[in-house]
Parts: sequence; C-alpha cells; structure tokens
Amino acid sequence: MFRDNRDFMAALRSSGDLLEIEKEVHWDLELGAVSRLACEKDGPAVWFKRVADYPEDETVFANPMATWRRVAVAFGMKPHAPVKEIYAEYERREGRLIPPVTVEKAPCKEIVQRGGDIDLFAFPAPMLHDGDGGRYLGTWDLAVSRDPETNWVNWGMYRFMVYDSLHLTGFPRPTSHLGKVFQDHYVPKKKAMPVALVIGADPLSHFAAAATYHIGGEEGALAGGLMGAPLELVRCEASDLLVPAQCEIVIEGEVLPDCVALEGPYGEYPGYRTGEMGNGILFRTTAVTHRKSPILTVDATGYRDDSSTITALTGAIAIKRRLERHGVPVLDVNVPRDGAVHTAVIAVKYGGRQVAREILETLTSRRALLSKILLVEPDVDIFDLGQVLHAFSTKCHPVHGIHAVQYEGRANTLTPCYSQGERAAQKGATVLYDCTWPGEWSREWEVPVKATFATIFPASIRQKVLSQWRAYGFKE
Ligand SMILES: Cc1cc2nc3c(=O)[nH]c(=O)nc-3n(C[C@H](O)[C@H](O)[C@H](O)COP(=O)(O)O)c2cc1C
Ligand SMILES: [Mn+2]
Repeated sequence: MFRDNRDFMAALRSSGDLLEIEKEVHWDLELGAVSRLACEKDGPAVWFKRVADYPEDETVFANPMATWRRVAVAFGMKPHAPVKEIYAEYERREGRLIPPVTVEKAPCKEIVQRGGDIDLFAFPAPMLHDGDGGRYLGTWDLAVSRDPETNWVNWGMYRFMVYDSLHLTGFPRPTSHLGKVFQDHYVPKKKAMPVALVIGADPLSHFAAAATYHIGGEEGALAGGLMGAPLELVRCEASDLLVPAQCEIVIEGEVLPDCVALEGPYGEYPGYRTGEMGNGILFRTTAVTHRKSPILTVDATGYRDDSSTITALTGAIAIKRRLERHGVPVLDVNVPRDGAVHTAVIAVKYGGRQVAREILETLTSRRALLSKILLVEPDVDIFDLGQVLHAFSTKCHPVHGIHAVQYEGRANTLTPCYSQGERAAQKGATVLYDCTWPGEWSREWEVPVKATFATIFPASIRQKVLSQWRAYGFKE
C-alpha cells in the first residue's frame, strides 16, 4: 500500500494513469479546464509541473481517483479490475478497522510557518471553473476536527476557498459530520473549533475522508483498515489535532463560532453550478506546515470527478447495509458513476409495492442524497448498464411500476432539478422504478420468458454452442 501521495503517483505513472505536463499552465481556469476535460474523457490524472506565477517546485496534481483504474491502483489491485470486484474489495476491507499510531517526525513538517509568515496565496490554488467564487485550496482535502464532548475525531472532504491570505471559507453541509459537531458543540458555547486541513495525504486517507461513513466512526481507523496497516499521524503545531505525517500540506486553523463569510458558488459534483455566493464558515489560519516542493492535490469537481467513484462506491455499500438492517430482500447495490451519485440500481430477490415502499422509506428517512432508484431482479447484472436499461425499458410499468415519496428538510440541496425554493426548504422527492415482475403474476404462464442465450435455450444446446464457439470462427 502507498505510504504517501508520491508513491501513489509513481504507481499511476507505471500503470499509464498519470500525465505529466511540463508546459506552463495557468492556475486561472486553464488548469481547471485541462483537468475537467481529462475527467470527462476518462483520461489520466494530471501532474502540472509548471504553474504560471509560481516557482518551479510548486506543482499541482489533479483528480487522483476519478477513474476506476486509479481506484484499483490505490487499493493495490490490478488497474483493469472490474468495478464489481472493486466494490467487493471495499466491502471486505471496510469492516476491518486499524487505529492510527502517533509519530514524532514527519515530512509534512519540513517547512513550518506561523504568524506573519503565513500567506495562503503562496500555494497555486486554482480558479477551477469560470464563475467560482474564488480560488479553491481545499478540494482533495481531509478536514480533521474533534467533538469536544466525546473526543470523537472526524475526517471529511469538504471544499475550502481562499478568502484572503489568512482565511478560508468553507461549505460543510449541515448534515456533514463537521457541520453537525460545529453547530451542536462549538457554536452554542461560542468556542472556536480547531480544524486541520490536510492536503495530499496517501490516497486511501482521502478516500476514507470522502467515504459515506457512520456518525461516531473514525475515518482514520477506516483508512488504516483499507490500507491493512496503521496510519502514522503527527501532532499539529497550533493545536493537539493529529494529521497524516506523510501528507504534502497542512493548513491549521480554527473555525470561528460567531462569524460567517462569503463562499462559493462552485461547479459542484452533480456537474452544475446551482447556487449563488452564500454564507459559509470562516476558517482563520494559525499555522501552515508543508513538505519541501509541496504537491498541491486537487479535484476538478464535476461530471466524472473523484466523487463519481468514491462517493458512489461507498454510498452503494452504505445503502446495502441499511436495507439489510431493515429486512429488505436486497442482494446488491450499484451507484453508477455517470449518475452523479443521484441514481442507485438495487438488485432484490423480489420487488412489488411493499418492497418499493420499504426501500423509499429507509433511504429517505434521514438525509436523502439520491433521488432515483431502479429496482431489478437477480437476472440483471447491475454493473452492466445496458442490462439495467433493458430491464427498465421492458419491465417497469409506466403507471404501476413507479413509486415516489416527497419530503422536506432533508433533501439534497445540490440536486440540479430542484427549484431555488425547493433547495432553500430542502424539499425534494425520490422516485423508484420497479423493474421487477409483479409478485402476483404466475411464473408459469404470466411472466414473459426472457429470450436471451442464457435463459431460453436448453443447457445441452448452450454447452454445445459455447464449446464450439471458436470452431464456428468467432474470435472472442
Ligand atoms: C471532491 C469532493 C468535495 C466535497 N466537498 C464537500 C463539501 O464542500 N461539503 C460537504 O458537505 N461535502 C462535500 N463532499 C462530500 C463529503 O466528503 C462526504 O459526504 C463525506 O462523507 C463527508 O464526511 P462526513 O460524513 O464525516 O461529514 C465532497 C466530496 C468530494 C469527493
Ligand atoms: Mn465522518
């Protein structure tokens, strides 16, 4: 497993999943546009070696895990591992927790700046999309914070924009763990919340920070479990928070309990800029530490970015676990990459009105990030979207097969199809397309017979055809 981001980049170089651009690229939109197009084309991660206005040793690495190949490399799997296997591997490792250890010396302390030395503009934070509210220093980050009552340490990936040379503004959603701990335990007491913003740690630490993980769970132990070895953490300079020792950059600071500052808008993960500039949290920097020649790591957020793999995969496994706990006959869940974490395909033993209602209720009773669910039977390979579309088109009844639920106060405020009014009230809906045969239909004479190779021919014919396939002259 990779101890740091640099080892991971070397592995991506070997597998052909890293492009190094020696030509000078501008931090103002050009870098964002190159990274964005690379994502949309399913291209490699990009290492920008020369950024305009910045010294040669300040470089930018974009979109570490925005393709399944790069996720597979990060997991130590073969780059071409099928998505289904990556899902299974995560599911296996997620249950194993390995708490981190503390070390004294760390590469991320090679340079230490406090007080008047601090200048957030010293890093080549990119203006990623036209119309963004500012330059984003925190995109592929990991924000460390602590619940003062229980000492629970949370890591989350939340965006942070450079406000001035000493301040960042951020947008952790109220439902995020950082947002919740801040609102519940710091704001009422008017206490500043210490936060350490980590950039460019090893890939699986960021994966864990972005993962859908339960409240009270420690992402540092999840990251150790995913890596199969304890992570090394080191103490901050200005607080007693702990950060991954091998990371590139740490921005230490505190979120002020009685201030808000303008943040955004931003080209967000669903692939749109939906909001306007709004009130965000205000982060005042207390110290900055970094490696020599720091590599600023970023996510050029949008269609097919790092959330299309990480949030989708971890969200799918979380959905599966929840449905299992609620007694739904779930077999497997896929949150397809191109669905911008808005659509889930769920395979069940059987569907029908009652199962549909149970699923809708279970998946919308708290925060409801997804809004479209396709329910299929086990004959469909949910990782083959061609098969899913076939089932949807042929089996979902346009009236009886559609179930919807509406809610208020917990909808996804970034869902582009909601109106501004709906977003303000966190009002939304989730629709379920039941692409399974009605339970009351007789399997013998009412359910249509699926007329594919695998389903409509006797076993003897199938075996004969398969064994002679090449003899007929087919290549594959
Ligand atoms: C690149 C990227 C940027 C993200 N930015 C934000 C953000 O600004 N605010 C937010 O609430 N969630 C954001 N997320 C989603 C969270 O990382 C995700 O919900 C994670 O589970 C949060 O951790 P938590 O459950 O500990 O709060 C982002 C995810 C990715 C991949
Ligand atoms: Mn968390």
